[in-house]
Amino acid sequence: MKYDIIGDIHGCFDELIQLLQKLGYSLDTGIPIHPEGRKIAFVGDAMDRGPNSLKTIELMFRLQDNRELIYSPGNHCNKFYRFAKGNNVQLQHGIETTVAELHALPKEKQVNFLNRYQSFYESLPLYVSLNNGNLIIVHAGIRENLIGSKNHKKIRTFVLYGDITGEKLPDGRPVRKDWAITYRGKPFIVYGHTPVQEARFINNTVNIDTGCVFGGKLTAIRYPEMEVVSVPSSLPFMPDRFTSFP
Ligand SMILES: [Mn+2]
Repeated sequence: MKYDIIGDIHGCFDELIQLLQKLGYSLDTGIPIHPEGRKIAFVGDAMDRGPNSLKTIELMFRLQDNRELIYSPGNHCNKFYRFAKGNNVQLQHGIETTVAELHALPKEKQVNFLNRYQSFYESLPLYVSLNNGNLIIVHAGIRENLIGSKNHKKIRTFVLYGDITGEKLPDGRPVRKDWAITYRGKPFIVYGHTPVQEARFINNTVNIDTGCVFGGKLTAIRYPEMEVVSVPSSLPFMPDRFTSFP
């Protein structure tokens, strides 16, 4: 099977549609269909910060209803799940935009959306393994020894938040280690989570979060061709939100 794997969308629905069209998908039926039978897949964080989180999540719902969803959950997906369950989460770091969109709906629609979201999230795997384990799609990455591991808790933290040390940067964001630089595994790993200005290939991994919501671009990687396809963001460029690796 051939895949087009899409990076962190964060509510940039218009850019998502442009990217799907550039990749050759037709959207006439409400779900993306490719004439050559290619499948779309996502590294997660469909929502938060950007202008159209609900529309983006609703596309994921439709894909799931059609048994076409390939989606690895991110930290923003997890936080919104906790919100949907009624947990007391802090409405900051992006979720406040999604909640504002939600609260603009009639009450009954809000309840339906939150219920649907819970079943959506609960059916997601922690990461997606395709092509006999040769391709892994995972939000923040995964260490080789965690692939297939039974340590659910360790996997969960790593795939949602990355290789965090527990330390914080002066602005409050967690310190993330560059796990990909020491990756020596056989599976090709497609991930996102840490915005970079260009898709970053290193050691059989690629980071395709090119920071669309921070004014970068929305990026897909075509697998197995390894071709990178992007569309520019319509939002203002915020250079300090991007990580540059040595
Ligand atoms: Mn993330």
